[in-house]
Amino acid sequence: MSSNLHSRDDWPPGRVLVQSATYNERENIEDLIDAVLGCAADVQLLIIDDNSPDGTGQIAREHAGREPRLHVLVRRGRRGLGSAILEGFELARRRGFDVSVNMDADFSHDPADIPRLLVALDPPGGTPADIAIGSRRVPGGRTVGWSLSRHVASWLVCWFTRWILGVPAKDSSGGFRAVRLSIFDHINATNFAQGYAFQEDFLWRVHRAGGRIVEIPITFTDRTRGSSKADFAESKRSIGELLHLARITWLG
Ligand SMILES: Nc1nc2c(ncn2[C@@H]2O[C@H](COP(=O)(O)OP(=O)(O)OP(=O)(O)O)[C@@H](O)[C@H]2O)c(=O)[nH]1
Ligand SMILES: [Mg+2]
Repeated sequence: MSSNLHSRDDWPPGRVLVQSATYNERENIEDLIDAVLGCAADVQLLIIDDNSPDGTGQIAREHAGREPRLHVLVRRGRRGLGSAILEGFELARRRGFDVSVNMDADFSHDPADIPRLLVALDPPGGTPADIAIGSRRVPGGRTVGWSLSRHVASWLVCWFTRWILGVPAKDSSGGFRAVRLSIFDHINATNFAQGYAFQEDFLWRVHRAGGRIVEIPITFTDRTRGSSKADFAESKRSIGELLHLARITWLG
């Protein structure tokens, strides 16, 4: 195994594991831990850090030593957002959680919205969903602080995923989602997109497996601390991965 888990072995029993992939999020990590663990007494948090040079993983590990609801997975080298999220889902399943909430670590996603996402996944008296998306593109949702070029790029990806890949979601590129882990029993979980396109790829597989996707509005706020990891190389990789999915969608 190339990953090392740094947390106690005796995880408390739980149903919901929030997970956040991190790479150089030193300025955000401590507040994130406090905010997520503070949003509900029964959620646990898994940080999946790719051995960040700025010491994010080390800070998280120190907290994990004191906080039984916090778990830290440190991986060797930067291996991509998608592969980190997938590893988080796999660990959540192995540990017997029912639901995993995925979110970014830079406070673009507000931890206070986690309880609303969980309700959307299991609405009292309503139809359960397999994925509840925190969405910027349904009424009431919005994005704060983005440049025009970010809006255009995001719109293009969401348009492509909806109309070319056929995924019935308006915000397919965001990373704030509650996921019912049993959906992994129904999808092919091999050869996922390793980078940012994991988000669209995952929805695409869930939809093709007959999974139910719902969206609830969130306010997405551009990061104010730390720097973006979404660079040109990552965008290029994502475009390639999305075109690959389009080829399978249309040509089999
Ligand atoms: N473990 C891991 N986490 C990553 C990797 N790349 C990005 N992340 C994390 O994934 C989340 C999203 O990355 P961001 O840099 O915020 O990307 P973004 O939201 O598209 O870009 P901004 O809008 O500029 O913030 C953050 O929590 C990052 O720390 C990676 O290779 N490995
Ligand atoms: Mg971000």
